[in-house]
Amino acid sequence: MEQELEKLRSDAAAELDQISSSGQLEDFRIKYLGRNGQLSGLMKLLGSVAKEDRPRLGKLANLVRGELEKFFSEKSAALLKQHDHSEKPDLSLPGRQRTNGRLHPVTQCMEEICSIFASMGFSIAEGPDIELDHYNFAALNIPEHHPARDMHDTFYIGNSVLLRTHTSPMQARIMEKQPPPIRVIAPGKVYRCDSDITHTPMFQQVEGFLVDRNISFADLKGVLTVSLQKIFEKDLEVRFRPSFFPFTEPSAEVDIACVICGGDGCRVCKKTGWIEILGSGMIDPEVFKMVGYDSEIYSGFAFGLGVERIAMLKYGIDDIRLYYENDLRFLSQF
Ligand code: 2U9
Repeated sequence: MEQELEKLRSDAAAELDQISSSGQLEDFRIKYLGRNGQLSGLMKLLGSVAKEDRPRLGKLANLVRGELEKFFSEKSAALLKQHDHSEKPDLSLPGRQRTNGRLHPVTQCMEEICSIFASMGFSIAEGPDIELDHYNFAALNIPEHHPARDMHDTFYIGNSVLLRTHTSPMQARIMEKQPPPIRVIAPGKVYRCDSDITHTPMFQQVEGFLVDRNISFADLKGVLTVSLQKIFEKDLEVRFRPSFFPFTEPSAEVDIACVICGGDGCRVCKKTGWIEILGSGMIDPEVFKMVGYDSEIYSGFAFGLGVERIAMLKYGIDDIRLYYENDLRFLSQF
């Protein structure tokens, strides 16, 4: 027994020298000092040795235990110190990259569009996202049973309160307050109950209008042609197609020569060579009447464009939902 205790002590000391991690040290503790470890195993045998040898062997066993415990705690402290050392900064490592925040691509596009109209003398007016039924519809000559009022398109909040479906209510609010001449754009978020690869329930618009004496359809064509050429940064061909909006008469949809294929025909322009880009028209005399303008003296034009659609064409994006999934791999490209 005495020899076995000595052997255990020298084995443990040799093993301890090889230990280099806290996991190995824990294995060591279990093997030698654990409840079912080698030392406990030997101590259990004490009961079966000769009575006169028992005190001496018991004392020796306790001595060995004390020594192993000392080994264990010294090694544990040494490992901790080593670990602390490795936590010190390694000055030879390359620095961490700082990622810069940036504006959302739709916001960038919106800011560009606004500054183009601002450079043409338009001022910028932002209105509330939550609107009264009156300004969103009635003031814009959209009668009660017009399909645009359909619950499918409009998020109603209350009886006569809704999320604006376009930014045009702002124009009606402005006209109520000030006489012509007026040259204003209304940028902002609008809401429609619709969602697929070309629609999101929230999207952003810039709508604008200009009212003065002697404003004609030629002014509309000139301002919109130049604005679109500036937005797309090239001398685009532009065409005006007759259309209908309740708040403008006559109305026109505006197409640009496809920015993807240059007019030859591709998937984006559905082989037509043209892309519809905005809606416009001469402000309907009924709208003037509701805000107290004399349509015999004043005339004006208005237009509206969807910012995501323009951003999709400018940046070659084919699914509008990408803009609102908050995937940094997508957003950080802009
Ligand atoms: C007033 C009178 C008229 C604004 C206009 C459009 C035509 C139009 C759409 C284009 C794409 C909205 O984002 S979109 O879905 N807009 O087609 N908007 S005329 O007309 C007005 C505005 C205010 C007082």
